Amino acid sequence: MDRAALIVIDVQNDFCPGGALAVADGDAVVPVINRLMPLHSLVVLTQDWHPPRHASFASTHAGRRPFDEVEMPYGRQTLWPDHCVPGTPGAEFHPDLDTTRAALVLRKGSNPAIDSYSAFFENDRRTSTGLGAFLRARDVGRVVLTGLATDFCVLYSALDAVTEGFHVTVIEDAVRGIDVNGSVAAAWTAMATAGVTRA
Ligand code: VGL
Ligand code: ZN
Repeated sequence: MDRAALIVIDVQNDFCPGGALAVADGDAVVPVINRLMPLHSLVVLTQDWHPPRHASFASTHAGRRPFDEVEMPYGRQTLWPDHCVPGTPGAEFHPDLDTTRAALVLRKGSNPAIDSYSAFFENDRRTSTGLGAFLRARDVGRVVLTGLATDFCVLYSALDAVTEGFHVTVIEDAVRGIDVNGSVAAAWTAMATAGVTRA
């Protein structure tokens, strides 16, 4: 169980400059991630993948705006602009991302009623994506996390990877954050507390 897997979170057009939920400088991670790929024998890419009128979209909730918070049956949920809708250009990978080495492309967030920040568990914290089992079946003991966004999908994936028993490293140069009310700094603190290595 000492193999390392490179996990690339949501490097999609909607999270890059010009996208619906653009992360500042989000596209800067692309060349860094492309250079890391040949150094890892297992590469997993994720895509945020929401049907129209997804529960995490502010537009689905009358009178709500992006970045409002609402109570969902599974807990608090931040509302977002419509993003990563299958069939739209925003859902596609950034055109310069090397996708050829991926053993698995994992799509998450397709349940209309539940968001999924983490690559391992949906936001109800119960429904598994199967990624933990996939990695264990391939003798992975360590995951190297990259992608977008530091303070949401990378953060939740890193914390869940620790819970799933993996050693976790987040590559600072290969992630960028959304940063709502200091959420990037809070994310680094939470990851450090959980035992995540920042490299
Ligand atoms: C993400 C907010 C909503 C992310 C996805 O990839 O970090 N953030 N959906
Ligand atoms: Zn999303």
